[in-house]
Amino acid sequence: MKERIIMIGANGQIGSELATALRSRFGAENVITSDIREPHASREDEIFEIINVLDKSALKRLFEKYKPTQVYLLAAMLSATGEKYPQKAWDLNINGLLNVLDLALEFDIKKIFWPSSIAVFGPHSPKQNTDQYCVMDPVSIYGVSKLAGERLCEYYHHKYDLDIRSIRYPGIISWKTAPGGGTTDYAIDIFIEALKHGQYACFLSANTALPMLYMEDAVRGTIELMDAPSEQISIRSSYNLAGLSFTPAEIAEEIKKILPNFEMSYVDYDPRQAIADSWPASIDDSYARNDWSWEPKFDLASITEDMIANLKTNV
Ligand code: VAH
Repeated sequence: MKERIIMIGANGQIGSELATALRSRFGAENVITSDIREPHASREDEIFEIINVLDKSALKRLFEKYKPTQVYLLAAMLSATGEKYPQKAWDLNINGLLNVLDLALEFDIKKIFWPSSIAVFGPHSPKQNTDQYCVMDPVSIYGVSKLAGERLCEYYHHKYDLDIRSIRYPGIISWKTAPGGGTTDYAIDIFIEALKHGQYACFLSANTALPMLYMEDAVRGTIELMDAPSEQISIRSSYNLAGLSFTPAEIAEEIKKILPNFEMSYVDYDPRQAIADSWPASIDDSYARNDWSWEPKFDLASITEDMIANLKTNV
């Protein structure tokens, strides 16, 4: 059966690149991207629709128009912005998901992808090699909403046999689309500032180790998860997924290998530090490796090289 995909939240950091990969895989005519506002740029062959995922009747009309076989729900408010607008973050992250889950039942959607985050872990979760199952006491509304969303996904799978799949993304590093209000955004800002001004004042402290993943790995891993036979999927909340972990000091040293005059400094206070301090330093993703052969390809050196090579001509 021909696949037809609707992606909601396609203008974001992950959505924009995942949509490109899905178009090349399934054909542009079979990938309908949507978001709450027009994208900055789009090609002739791309299908785009304005949609507010909280407007269930509009979403239903979109499903009726395109009759999707798969839905990717990427619309969300991330950790840092969520702390400024907690009620909006909860509303978008949870009611948006509920709208999609309920319409997926009504339209018999074959597969759904919904991203969670390592933000579901908290100060009492293990700090190193945080495992798939452990204490999860998120301190951000983003993490609370993603943890609740994971429970909803598992519930809809077990109660209605909905094939919904999910990944707990670490911080995602990319150069094509600006990040959207996350705590890990420093790992992107640092490259832009290093190339523009030769210096960067980091909003996280030098030794704040966080799990990260390069966009190419994130997109490939997501498609590999969605391609896997359903019987191989043992996790129906959300898979831990890791690429690498590093601190601001470590990525600064890696940048200096290419830009020797780069100067790193650290701000005295930023509210995102408390969020970062509540998150794991590294992740155990053995379930993803065992269930669907997940394997990251990019390390800190290759990420740094690729980011600088591509941003050099784009900043
Ligand atoms: C954020 N980039 O910082 C997101 C991500 C693990 C972090 O979920 O909120």
